[in-house]
Amino acid sequence: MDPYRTNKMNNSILKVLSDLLQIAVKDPRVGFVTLTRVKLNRDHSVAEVFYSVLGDEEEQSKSFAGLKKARGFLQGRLGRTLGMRHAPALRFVFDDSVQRGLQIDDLLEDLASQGEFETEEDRMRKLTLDDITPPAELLDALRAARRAWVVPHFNPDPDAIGAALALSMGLEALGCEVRVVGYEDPALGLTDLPGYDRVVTSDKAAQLLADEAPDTLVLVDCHRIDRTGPLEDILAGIENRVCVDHHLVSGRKGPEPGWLEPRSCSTCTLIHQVVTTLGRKPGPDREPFELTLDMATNIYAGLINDTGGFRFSNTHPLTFELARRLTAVGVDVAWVSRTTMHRYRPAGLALLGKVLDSFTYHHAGRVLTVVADRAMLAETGGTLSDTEGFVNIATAVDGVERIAFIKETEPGVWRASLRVRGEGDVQQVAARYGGGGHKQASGCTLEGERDDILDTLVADLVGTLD
Ligand SMILES: [Mn+2]
Repeated sequence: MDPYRTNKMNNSILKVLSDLLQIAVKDPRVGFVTLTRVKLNRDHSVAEVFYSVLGDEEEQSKSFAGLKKARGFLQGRLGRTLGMRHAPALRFVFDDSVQRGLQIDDLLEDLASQGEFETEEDRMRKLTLDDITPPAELLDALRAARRAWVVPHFNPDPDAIGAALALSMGLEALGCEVRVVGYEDPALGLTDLPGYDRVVTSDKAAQLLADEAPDTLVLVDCHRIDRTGPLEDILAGIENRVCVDHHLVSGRKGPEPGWLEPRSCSTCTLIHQVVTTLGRKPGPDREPFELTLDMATNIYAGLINDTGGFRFSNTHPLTFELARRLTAVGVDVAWVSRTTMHRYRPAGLALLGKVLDSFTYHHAGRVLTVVADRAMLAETGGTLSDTEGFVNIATAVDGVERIAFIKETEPGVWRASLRVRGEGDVQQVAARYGGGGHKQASGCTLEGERDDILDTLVADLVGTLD
């Protein structure tokens, strides 16, 4: 039979039977029956009539009995209505798809109430500071520490140093001896943060490790010792290591145990949670303590720098919740931003002039490359730490969607900062070269000729465009 005709017949039969059930069949048992579809067999001698019933099993079997009883009547009326010589024999088949559909509706509703269909953005909007809770193992490790070293990543930014300083103050309040180990040539502003005088530089670390024999290493704003540059080999001598970090884990090597929370805009946010939790629950034989103004100031420095002054997409209600708590303690917000964000040395500004000259546009202006090489440093007297924040100028350029800012750390060795303006993911590019970070802001190190490296990175970044 012609499938088109069969299909038409199926629909006609469905319509006639549905009408008959409603108008002509008086049996109350079929009151809740809905006919869902009809399927004629090949020679149209038999029609399967699928029906569903709203109600429990008992009502279903009653309805089936009612339908069976009405079968002869329906068959006769069907033949006459459609002018058929031989009306097909009707066979009623229970169709549970409606029931299943209802079950699926329930299931979907259930999942929705559990937040299953929310976007990441929706979830971030609902998140509060109290939802960001440090793992018990980390807290226990910190409570157990007697001589701790707190170490930020190499080339530390205000989030890394702020986190290290605030945590070191918290651990001291617990009665722990703490050493913060940093690096030479810190970026402008970092040394003004309260408590920076406690930071020793990496060149003294080997001797200090031998003298002090710390029992615990806490990595902050980084999760592996291979992110600590000159300290890596020395820190490998401390067996008991934990980390607190908000970066995405990348590369083959696993992170140290501790707390990795990429939903957090800054490591300082996590440190706030750690320090306030330890202050409330210091553990046996330890005194509770409050968040001090110095701790709050350091945490605020990390918070504003990692969110670009609440301008980046990692700024969420919980960011402001933390800002509110910190400013309630008395943080001088104008001082922190003046000290750590909007600040140049004259030599640094001269270097900025050179760096601006290096701006080169690719791929119809969608990719921007920026260079700070050793010749520029020599000419201006600027240092690499002066370039901190330069990349934010590049991310402000209209039409640009990806940025690569390469800085020559040693002859032929380039530290690349990759950025997204708008939507996109550069973390995958950084990870390709053993680096990491976040989707919107990542870094990696490459070796070679400046122009080769720029060509490579431009091709990689173009590959991340839609
Ligand atoms: Mn950070």
